[in-house]
Amino acid sequence: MLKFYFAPQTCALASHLALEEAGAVYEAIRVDFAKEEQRKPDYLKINPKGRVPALVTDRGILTETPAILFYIAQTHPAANLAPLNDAFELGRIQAFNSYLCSTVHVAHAHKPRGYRWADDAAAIAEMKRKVPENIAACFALIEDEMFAGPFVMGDNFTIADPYLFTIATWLEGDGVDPAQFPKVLAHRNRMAARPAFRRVLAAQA
Ligand SMILES: N[C@@H](CCC(=O)N[C@@H](CS)C(=O)NCC(=O)O)C(=O)O
Repeated sequence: MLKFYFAPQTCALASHLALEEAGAVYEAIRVDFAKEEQRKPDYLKINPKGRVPALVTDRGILTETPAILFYIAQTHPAANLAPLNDAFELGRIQAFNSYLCSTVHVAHAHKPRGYRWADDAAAIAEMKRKVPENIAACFALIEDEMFAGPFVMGDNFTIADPYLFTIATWLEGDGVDPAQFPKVLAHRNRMAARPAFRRVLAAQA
């Protein structure tokens, strides 16, 4: 059985939602950030990066949200979470998810995790100050250029949807009013009403 390591209110939510949408058989294991469990030897054996998510499969352990999402889609083809036979469409999904992972998530991390990039308190404060501006710029691009509607990629739910939902739940905490992005906000509300999303959100609460 798959084992899925997560912490609430983190990017791990995206993979958790995809597992549930896929109808996967998995055990969800909570990593307690308040106790810094992600940095303890037991967890570092699972993910030496000291981060969530991590997915333990029968062939080894996967980390990195875009990789885990794609693995879930490929191993649960009946759930139709990605157009597995269309290289170009798959490339578009990977491009979107890579943007969330490498740009939007990293821009967000400058608020809670500024110490990764600087030691100087003033530099850390300055990074925090820039977060609303940077995140708003990312979401303007998503709203105006990337989001097809009604789902991220168009007519079908894909692994891009739980990932956008997850990152969009951080907007208020990042100091950005989601009302500026009506398509993203309507998507967030629609996604939150899906039965699989409701189950995961209740399980993570
Ligand atoms: N690129 C990774 C990022 C993973 C990541 O940064 N996870 C955060 C939570 S959103 C984490 O575990 N942080 C723990 C820490 O920094 O101590 C992914 O997309 O999966």
